[in-house]
Amino acid sequence: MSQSDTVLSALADGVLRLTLNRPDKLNAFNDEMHLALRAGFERAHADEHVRAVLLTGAGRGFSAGQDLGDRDPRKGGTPDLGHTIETFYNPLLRLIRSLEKPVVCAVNGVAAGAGANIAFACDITLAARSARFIQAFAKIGLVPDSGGTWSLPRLVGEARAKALALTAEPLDAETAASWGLIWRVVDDAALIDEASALAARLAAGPTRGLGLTKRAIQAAATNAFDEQLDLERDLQREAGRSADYAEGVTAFLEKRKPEFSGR
Ligand code: T3D
Repeated sequence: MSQSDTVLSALADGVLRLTLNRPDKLNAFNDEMHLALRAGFERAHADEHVRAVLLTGAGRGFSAGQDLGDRDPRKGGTPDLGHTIETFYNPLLRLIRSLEKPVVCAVNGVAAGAGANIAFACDITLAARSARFIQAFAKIGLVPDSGGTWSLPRLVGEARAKALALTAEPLDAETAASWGLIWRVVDDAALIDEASALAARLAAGPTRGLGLTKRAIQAAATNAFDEQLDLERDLQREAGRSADYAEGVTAFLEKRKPEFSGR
């Protein structure tokens, strides 16, 4: 399988769809897939035609996290997992969080280990009703990564975060939604259409304003209230200078639908 085959990439109507594509391994991450996914998110950063990203998986799973076939202890040696986190997972998570364009995730099946935490790092995550989320790390003696120890307690509180991480019990999609880990559960057959429609709607939106909104909400995790008010002032100043703000207000006054350019 060539590098590009491990992640299918397609741009249409401003939406860059990235599909993890190692279905026989439940889209577990090998180095090749890491590089291909990173290239996809780097494109999303650099290409002004990309105004939203839709991340999903091929086959019956979203992602089973790290490909454990590449970590077989029976082959000898002790891997430096800090190195692989630094080289592959952390740059990916930083690319997702720092992208000032909406990232929609459609979890089409099981999301385990890093696969689950990548889904939680996206901006709006939908899941198929049959999907489940597993902090599989505890089963193999590892620590949740891909931002899991940061996002889980923030999203569900310390008690649930610890129970999920320490027991590795699967969490069904309905419960994940009711706990606030994801946005919405969708019938399996409707997932990709609903996620695509959402991504298309976001891609037709005021990209600059949406990107600044993402920045502000993420900054709230570490800002004090006064710092956040100052940030809102600064970002509103920037948004107010955008062509999309002018178009939004003009369209309102002219009683028509706005046509946002993303600038
Ligand atoms: O290493 C580092 O760089 C550090 C970073 C670590 C990040 C991590 O993500 S660590 C966590 C790694 N992931 C796991 O521990 C999950 C392992 N997988 C499972 O526990 C189960 O497969 C699932 C619960 C996800 C799904 O179970 P089920 O019963 O639906 O499917 P299955 O039969 O177990 O899997 C189907 C196939 O996918 C199977 O292959 P086969 O037998 O049909 O040829 C299975 O081996 C393969 N597969 C599933 N997960 C992985 C995998 N192959 C390689 N790596 C996997 N993670």
